[in-house]
Amino acid sequence: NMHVAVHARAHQLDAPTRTFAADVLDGLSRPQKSLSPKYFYDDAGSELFVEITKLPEYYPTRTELGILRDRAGEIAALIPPNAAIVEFGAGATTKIRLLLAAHAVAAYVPVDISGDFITAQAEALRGDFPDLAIHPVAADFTEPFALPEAVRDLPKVGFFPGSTLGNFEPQDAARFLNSARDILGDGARLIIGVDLEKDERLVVPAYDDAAGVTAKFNLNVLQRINRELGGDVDLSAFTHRAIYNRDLHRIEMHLVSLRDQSVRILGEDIGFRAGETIHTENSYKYSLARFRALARQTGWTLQQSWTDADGLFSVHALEA
Ligand code: AVI
Repeated sequence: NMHVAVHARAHQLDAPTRTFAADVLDGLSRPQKSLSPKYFYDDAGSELFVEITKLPEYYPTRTELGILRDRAGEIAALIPPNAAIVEFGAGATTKIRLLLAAHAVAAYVPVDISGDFITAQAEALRGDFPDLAIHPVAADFTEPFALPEAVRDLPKVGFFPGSTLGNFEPQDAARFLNSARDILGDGARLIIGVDLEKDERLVVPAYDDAAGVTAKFNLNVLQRINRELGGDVDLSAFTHRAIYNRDLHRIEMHLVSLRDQSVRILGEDIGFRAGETIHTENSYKYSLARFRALARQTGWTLQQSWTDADGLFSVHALEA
């Protein structure tokens, strides 16, 4: 996009911000305006997400932690001796600590786009698990990346909790599972958390909480556009909406324009009609059968699945 290039130069944007700029202008020029959910996670957005995970309405984190805690012994029994655990999109270390406490492994490889964050988390982990070799990798885990030399000959166990898989479009979820198999190699295991389809009366509040934290999290992407791209978006002219799309098995988040308006981003005027939305996220919910079919199609064999007593969330052990 010529326009973006000219304005990006004029505003002296660095490479990641130029990509953000191009994605924003592309997403907002479509008939259904959209922004990628990966742009939620700047510092403010990452903090808001941590707040979300503690909300009474947001059942996934709490429920998955309960499964990992109750089943740590069974899960650990599937981890081969002397293994390296590779965590895709490593954030807080709460979940991995449950596995590490239940089973000694040789190495831990947290992979995340934000190098600073995982370096800090790795330091804290080092203090508590002095015998564990920690090899952080700063990479976009949705793209192929190389594992550190030091773990190349160890048996690999991938760890992908949080139902982050649900934020991928179905074809991208399949692409990720295929690529994780390539990265981890023959005989690898994958321990993955997957949110389950359930009554809309439970799902919608999880994405539209009474305290308005999720609304803030959603609106923060507009703040980010203003700050990083010099946009003039009036945040009070947009509102948060969560919609359960039963046919497509997903909860959608949108930002709804409250009036006819025009915003200016990097020299481009973008018009909104009152009620028009920016689609900012899908969070897919799987049935056990649909997730198992996806795993099978992408070359994985299901070893075991665990759910909580209410069937809200699932954790699966797969074998390559
Ligand atoms: C990170 N991801 C699994 C969250 C989810 O539930 O889809 C992101 C989120 N969006 C709104 N609330 C939480």
